[in-house]
Amino acid sequence: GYLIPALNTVGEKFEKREIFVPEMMMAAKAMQACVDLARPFVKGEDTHLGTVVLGTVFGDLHDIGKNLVKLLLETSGFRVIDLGENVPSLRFVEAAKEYEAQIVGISSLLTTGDPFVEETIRAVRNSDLGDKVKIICGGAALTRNFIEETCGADAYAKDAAEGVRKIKRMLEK
Ligand code: B1M
Repeated sequence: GYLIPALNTVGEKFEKREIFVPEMMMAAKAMQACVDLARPFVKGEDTHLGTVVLGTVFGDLHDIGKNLVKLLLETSGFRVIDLGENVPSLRFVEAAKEYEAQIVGISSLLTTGDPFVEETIRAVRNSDLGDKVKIICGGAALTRNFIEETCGADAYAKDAAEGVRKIKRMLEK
């Protein structure tokens, strides 16, 4: 309710050239520190609902949204394999096979990341995982139309909570 709007203000000020990358980095560190403080208070579930391989797309270093998705998934009872940021497409494929994941989750914040999102989805589909693994994507640069219609992923999520809901629904089917 407070932290994400604050980061949006930071983004707007950056766009207007009122602040620059160092201030954006300070804001990101403050956000991560707040999330770390909140973590022990988020109630976890012991169930093992499935394994999600999660990462930020190649070329993109933004990880706050991905980390929120990870936190909510873990506290909802999922095992999360966090590949970090700037993840090449084949790394998603290798990790999904290695950890026998049911879900691949891709986060993307930069519009320049769109071709890499598309490439990652194609790499998963063209591998022997095919459509056995479900793919969900989120992040400010993406839209439902681009993800589900153009790229052929299974789901787009506008925020972390919707991501968890959609993953649960996909695994029920
Ligand atoms: Co950057 N940055 N940044 N940045 N940054 C944006 C994204 C930008 C919109 C700012 C702006 O100009 N208004 C802009 C992108 C413009 C565009 O592409 N159209 C931008 C830019 C330009 C850049 C650089 C190119 C700046 C430069 O160097 N000149 C550079 C790129 C570096 C790179 O990645 N290669 C850069 C760098 C950085 C920092 C490193 C300084 C820092 C990131 C630090 C970090 O992440 N550890 C940073 C920050 C902090 C931002 C803003 C201010 C905040 C991003 C953020 O964390 N938001 C951002 C402006 C903004 O977003 N308003 C901006 C909060 C976070 C919770 O939201 O990640 O969208 P988000 O996640 C949401 C949903 O999208 C969703 O759930 C979350 C909420 O619940 N979601 C998923 C996300 N992933 C999901 C995955 C799912 C499901 C849901 O399933 C798998």
